[in-house]
Amino acid sequence: MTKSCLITGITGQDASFLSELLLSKGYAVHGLVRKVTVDRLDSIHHLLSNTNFHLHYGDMATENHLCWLIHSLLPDEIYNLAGQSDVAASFDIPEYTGDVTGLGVTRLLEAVRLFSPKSKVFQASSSEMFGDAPAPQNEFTPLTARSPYAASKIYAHNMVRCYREAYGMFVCAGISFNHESGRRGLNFVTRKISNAVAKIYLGKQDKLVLGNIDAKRDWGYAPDFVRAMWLMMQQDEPDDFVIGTGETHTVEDFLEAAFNYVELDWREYTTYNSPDYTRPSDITCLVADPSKARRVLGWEPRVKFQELVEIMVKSDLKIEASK
Ligand code: G4F
Repeated sequence: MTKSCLITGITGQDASFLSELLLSKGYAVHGLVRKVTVDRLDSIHHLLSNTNFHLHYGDMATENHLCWLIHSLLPDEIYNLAGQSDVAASFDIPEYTGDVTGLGVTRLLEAVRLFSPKSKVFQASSSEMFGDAPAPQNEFTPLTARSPYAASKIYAHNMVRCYREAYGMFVCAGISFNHESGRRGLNFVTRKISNAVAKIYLGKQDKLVLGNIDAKRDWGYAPDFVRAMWLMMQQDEPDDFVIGTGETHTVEDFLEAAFNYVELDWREYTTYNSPDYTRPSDITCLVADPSKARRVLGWEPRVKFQELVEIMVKSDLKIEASK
């Protein structure tokens, strides 16, 4: 029988890769799209003609519509990838971030509890929740917010546990470390760098301005991460898993690798520590201990740091050269 799923945040990087994966497995894919983002469908444009791919207007900020949609679709699986996911922006719009990234999850879980309690739910939790906890971080690492975004994600993560334990619902969380691709938004540092490298190489940009380049992140490839999300939903029991590569690199390492790809020296083109891109508080070092995902899900990242950088720069060179 054809399985159906609902993916919130359908216009984002992860949703586009997850949709491709689930369509290839024969799912009917329903995506929730906010009215304001319906004109920005670049990442899923290639899926719009697929007869198994359906878009529905909706918003994590309104309960009624979520209830109606879940009641009418009764999806087998629901992947919550919606939310305000820009950590820096969450300092400027903390209330909005809390509303959609935090409370939005409660609205979704209530809608599922009331109208489709057999649906399995995946929540996109974040390594940002670990704050400055000692590395490597795993499922037992204490959660300490260093941004309004992290505080919202921790609230949502706790609600996942509440609904699982109180109502016996299948709700699982993937605590994903940073994951990137050529479809990443330009507001995130990796894509900002890969895009700038392409533009500088092609003579369309002179300078790249960044904030803190000492920060260390565990950067993986987004298609690997959506595979882990799907695997979590195929388990008999719901559980939480850390998803990451287990390697960490500084922003400077990313800069150097990206500029090296086009044989340029990053120091000639980059200024950093700009107050415009420096956060009131930042996380120093994130690195995953993904041993539980490896053991239970049989999950391994296929793409590591150097290949990821090359994929992203190549993608931006192609995009910018064709403009
Ligand atoms: O690329 P970023 O904005 O990613 P960040 O803050 O780690 O968050 C991403 O990963 C989280 C998982 O851990 C997700 F939950 C979250 O939704 C998002 O996907 O910044 C990475 C690092 C930071 O330390 C930041 O201060 O890069 C530093 N940075 C330096 N200059 C910059 C810049 N970040 C951005 N976005 N822009 C800069 O110019």
